[in-house]
Amino acid sequence: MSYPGRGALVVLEGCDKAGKTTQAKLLYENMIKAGIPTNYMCFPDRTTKIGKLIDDYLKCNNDIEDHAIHLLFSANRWENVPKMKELLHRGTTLVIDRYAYSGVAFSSAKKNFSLDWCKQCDIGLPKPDLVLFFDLNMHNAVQRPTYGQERYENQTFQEKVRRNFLLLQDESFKVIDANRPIEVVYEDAKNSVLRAIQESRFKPLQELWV
Ligand code: 2DT
Ligand code: MG
Repeated sequence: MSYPGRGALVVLEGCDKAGKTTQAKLLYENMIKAGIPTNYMCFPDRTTKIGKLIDDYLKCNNDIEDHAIHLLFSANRWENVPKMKELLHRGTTLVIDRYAYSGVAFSSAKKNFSLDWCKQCDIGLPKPDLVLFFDLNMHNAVQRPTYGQERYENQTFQEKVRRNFLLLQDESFKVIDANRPIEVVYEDAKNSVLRAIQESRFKPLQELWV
């Protein structure tokens, strides 16, 4: 099957344990099965040198000053931009588990960090064609396994993060009720992704927050 035009940039966002990774993998696997060229990526990309610093930070093996870690998360996206653009322009749709919205929502939940300051370093990244925001009740999130093992995984912080995500809503944002069964959430997500692929194929890739 040949796919003229570019691939879509699809981002999955949400608080911890909202089911993003499960949904991203389901989307990826089923789109491949359907013959749609697709790649799965995630941020932080813990495989690079910068990613390894971030991984240690999240596991509380190191301490990095709050502004500095924010910039490292952003640098970890920028270092992947050439690869992302190449894939998109070759017609591959990217399903990405977290992106700049997480960068801003998490850092700006810290004391003395404004949304505006946090956005600056991600301005100009490739703009997602679709942002699926998986919205889960905090009560349900804390019940899910392995909650509370990494930095930021506590309820008070996650509630601030959720509010910040909602402040970042733009025209590419779609809120998905993640309290429903996996298959129902998936149907909803899949339909939005297929629509985004159709609609963005012949549109130029845009820049984020410009
Ligand atoms: P995962 O549990 O999805 O691996 O995320 N984070 C993520 C930030 O603080 N800034 C960012 O720019 C990104 C992409 C969210 C690990 C944690 O890292 C946080 C949760
Ligand atoms: Mg996590």
